[in-house]
Amino acid sequence: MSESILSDLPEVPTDGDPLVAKIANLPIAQPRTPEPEGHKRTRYRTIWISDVHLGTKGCNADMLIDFLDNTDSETMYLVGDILDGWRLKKKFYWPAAHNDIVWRILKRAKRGTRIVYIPGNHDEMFRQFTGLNFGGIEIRRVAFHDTADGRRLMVLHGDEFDAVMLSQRWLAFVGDWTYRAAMQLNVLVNGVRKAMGKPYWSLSKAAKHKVKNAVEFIGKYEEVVAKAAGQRGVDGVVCGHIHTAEFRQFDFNGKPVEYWNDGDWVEGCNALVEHEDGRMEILNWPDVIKQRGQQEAERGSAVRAEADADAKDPDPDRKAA
Ligand SMILES: [Mn+2]
Repeated sequence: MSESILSDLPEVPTDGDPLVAKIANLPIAQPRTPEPEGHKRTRYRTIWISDVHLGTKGCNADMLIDFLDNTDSETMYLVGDILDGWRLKKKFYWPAAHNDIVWRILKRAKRGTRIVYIPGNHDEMFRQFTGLNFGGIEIRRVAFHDTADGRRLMVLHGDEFDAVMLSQRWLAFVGDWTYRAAMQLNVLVNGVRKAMGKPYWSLSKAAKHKVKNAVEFIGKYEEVVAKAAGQRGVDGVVCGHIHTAEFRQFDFNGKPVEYWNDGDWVEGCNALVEHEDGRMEILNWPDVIKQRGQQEAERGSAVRAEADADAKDPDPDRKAA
């Protein structure tokens, strides 16, 4: 007996779109990498992730699995481009790790996390299901999130602004194939680094800040999105799409408007989180892993030092006991 992604939604006609049918019938198998049990997860009020691009080689699935296994939240927003339908249509690529991610997300919903999925432009074939729920996952075109401290945030993928960005579209296009080439290089470089026991290194984090055009494009995009949020009368906006995690504060008619971008899991490996008190934070998961490694090493050496000290000068109290 195998469950499929849309098994809770049998009435949805998928025959009109062969890709939707194919994805709908993907068997969700038991994960290759099982979820660790009984360990402590960092709990947040809200988590936002986007631009995972499942179905492509660029997706950093192992990093995302580690993130999912170490965090939990009341609500989780999947802010688009979770699956890459464009690429899946050309070449069907679905490794076990990608199944593991879908399995973990469905499992989260079953455990009681409210999951809101806002399809992006790469998974736009799911936009036809807007308003429906499947497997406990709500599909929305746009969502409004109220933070613990009473701010209202508009949540959307962000490709809605591509038309407004038309004058800079050639930049986005140039960005597209150079980006893919850069990401392939990134996979290669990090494969070598991993083999050498070196930590993950972000190519575009290094490159993006040097490319003036890309910086101008991103800056303009952030401005356009924040302005749209201001016009909607909300306190801020959360989006993805441009694969650049960022927080900026804008002014709209004398009122502050927050711009949050939750980044991507192709290269940057970022998530946006809301703490219990409403404070928000962009997590850089490679950095979190690095810190965890350092803490473990420190704890290890502290335990060793204690053991050494005990061996040299046994604790009299402990001796008595
Ligand atoms: Mn997108």
